[in-house]
Amino acid sequence: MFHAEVYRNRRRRLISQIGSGLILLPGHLDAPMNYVDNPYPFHQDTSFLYFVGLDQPGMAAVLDADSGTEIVFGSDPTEDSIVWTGPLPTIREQAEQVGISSTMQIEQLPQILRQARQQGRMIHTLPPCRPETAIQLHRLLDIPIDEIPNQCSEPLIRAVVEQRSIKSSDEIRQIESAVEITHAMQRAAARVARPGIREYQVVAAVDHACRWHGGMPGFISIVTTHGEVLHNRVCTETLQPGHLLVCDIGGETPLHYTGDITRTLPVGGRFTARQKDIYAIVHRAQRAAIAAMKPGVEFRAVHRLACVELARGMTAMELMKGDPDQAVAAGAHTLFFPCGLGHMLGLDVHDMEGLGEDFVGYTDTIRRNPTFGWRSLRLAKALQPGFVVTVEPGIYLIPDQIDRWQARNQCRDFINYDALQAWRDFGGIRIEDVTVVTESSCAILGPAFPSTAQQLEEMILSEQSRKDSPY
Ligand SMILES: [Mn+2]
Repeated sequence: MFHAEVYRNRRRRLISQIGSGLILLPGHLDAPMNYVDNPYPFHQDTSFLYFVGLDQPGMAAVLDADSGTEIVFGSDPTEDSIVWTGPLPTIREQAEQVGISSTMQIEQLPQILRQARQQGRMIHTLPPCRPETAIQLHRLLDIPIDEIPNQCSEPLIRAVVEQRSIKSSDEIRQIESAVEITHAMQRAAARVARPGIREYQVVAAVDHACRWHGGMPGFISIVTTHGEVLHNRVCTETLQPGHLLVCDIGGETPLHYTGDITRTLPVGGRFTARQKDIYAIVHRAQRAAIAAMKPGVEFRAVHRLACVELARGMTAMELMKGDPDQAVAAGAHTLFFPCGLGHMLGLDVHDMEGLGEDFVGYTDTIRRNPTFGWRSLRLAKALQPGFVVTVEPGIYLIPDQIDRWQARNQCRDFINYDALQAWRDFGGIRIEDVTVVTESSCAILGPAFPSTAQQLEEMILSEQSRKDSPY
């Protein structure tokens, strides 16, 4: 964890922004996979982690915004539990590490909250992402489960999002280290992705590299020869020469900051001419987007700029036609790029999305555009120094979409449907990096890493000719 002072400052700022009432931050419980003693790997609630820093199941914190009192609730190890877990610190010892001096057993939490409610005090909570937490809030606050989303505190959501959106230098170092783990995962993919190998074997190499470097996957790895399926999690295909393999993967550090990087590898080590052409368009769009990012620039404008770059390239390939600006205004690009350009990243791969995507990416005046493609844009508002954002344009040839659009004659002034027929089986290409907005511009986080088609070919060649131990 970070130094106690880091967590103390975060809580102090939160308390002063909320002003009055109690702030209730429940941590996650262990989530059973099939029975209680066989839980999923524990992952703490990330807002609890951000403000309280403790990474054990079954805890909660109450911050009193009127008096400034902070209490951590948890369970001390018992004679019986130590048999299974070995010696663990007491709740008091844990709380001291994050600068909190008051502790209580978790069983006392209902009583504390009941008292507060009897006194008519406001209890601020965040929207729970897990049903176990929703049930807990229902019991603690006597709110019907279905009502919980409406009863959450908007001032608290806004204050948490505001604070978590700006990454400190400590956090940026963490994300850089997550990016380095993720680079190792990408190199492992490049090393094993040969004809005859199954997609799940690439996943195995990627996961191995992640854990070898002390990380854990930050999300389910997307390793697929069907890159046109944006979040394809089926990975049973056998790699064939000429396949494109999309690897959208990320490792998280022991403090749970995650990476999220995509590379699209040519199986067999060489891109075909048409793959190279499309690759170059996506790469150009990504670099143009990153070059345009700086404080004050709205990310929806960066998204639009990337879309125009993609449309320009597709027009040069004669798969689209007409003026690229007008094509984007008409939404024609969404046939090939039906999603958003990127999202915030931090303790969550889509950072803070559990608190509500619109609170994170939009404002009272910058509203979500509900049209296809645009509605998947997770971040639209103006960039600020300290924002950490992924930039991930792609070109996806989705046969189902092509057929539906063509049947409707959709955007026929901008799409060359006849030429597209020869591209139905192309698949997809995505390139994704993690960037940080600085005082005056934007930079890709982490050490330099292959990103052009030629650099990827060189990386595959060098990884696959290595004779030393894998990592
Ligand atoms: Mn991403």
